[in-house]
Amino acid sequence: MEFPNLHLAIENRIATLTIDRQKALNALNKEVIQSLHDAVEWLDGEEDVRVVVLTGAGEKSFVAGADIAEFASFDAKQGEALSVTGHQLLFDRIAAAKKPYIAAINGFALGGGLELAMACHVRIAADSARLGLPETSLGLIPGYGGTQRLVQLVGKGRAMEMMLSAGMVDAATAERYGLVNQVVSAEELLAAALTMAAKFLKNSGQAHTAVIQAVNAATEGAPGFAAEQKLFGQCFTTVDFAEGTTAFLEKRKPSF
Ligand code: DAK
Repeated sequence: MEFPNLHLAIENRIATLTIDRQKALNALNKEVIQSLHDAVEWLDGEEDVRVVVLTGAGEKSFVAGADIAEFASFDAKQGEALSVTGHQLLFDRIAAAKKPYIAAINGFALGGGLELAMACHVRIAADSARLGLPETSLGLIPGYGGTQRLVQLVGKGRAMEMMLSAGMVDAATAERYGLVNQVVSAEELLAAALTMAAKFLKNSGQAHTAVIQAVNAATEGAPGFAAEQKLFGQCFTTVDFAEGTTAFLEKRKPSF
């Protein structure tokens, strides 16, 4: 099977799905989101696949966020609508997949990129990886579940600090926080993800699906997700959003 902007390799019942849009550090535009959705749908129905490893092409970036050039001109309605669609198409879809998804974070995982990794069921990072939710530096809040899933993974205080500062944490800090399960060298990253996948393969796929559903019953769909989508949409009407996104595109620091 082929999907635009993605590479798919399947071996020993493990699928490796690689996002490849390197000119924009694998940033998620509408086409990539749609492609990933199609791939996840297809993989869920593929009996020969039991575990999926999701990674980014190149050495620099897993995914450097949503495509800022694309969303810079959105108004509140488009922002909220796209947040809802993005959730359904990709982020909630991966979280609710029948098979475990392992994010192999090979570099920057920022904004929507970290949200994508957090929608996966486990995460392994290269020691060179840098992770963060920099949305407030653009006058936004995370709009793809980040305000909820980051709190669940690292706790409220650390999540607040990461979002309010818009800063990045290195891989060692991410491991200490519980944001990633394991850190390995960049060269070992895919092998480590495949080793973890092979451990999963020894166990029942039907039970894996049930574990995912049971865990999600407690962690997904809480009222916070809906609140995030609404508040995210409202950010698109603000002066700060215009300044934040314009500053990024003009390659200068924003003035808030
Ligand atoms: N979008 C578009 N292009 C991006 C990008 C992004 N997120 N990140 C990087 N690029 C592009 C750069 O513009 C540059 O393009 P050219 O100038 O070469 O054409 C190229 O990738 C290489 O990037 P840099 O030259 O900046 O590389 P550096 O090594 O200097 O810096 C960096 C790497 C990752 C620190 C830097 O690129 C960076 O700060 N990137 C932006 C990180 C970020 O703020 N990401 C967005 C977070 S906000 C939505 C739902 C959710 C969201 C949005 C909308 N809707 C429902 C509408 C979520 C928003 C986010 O993800």
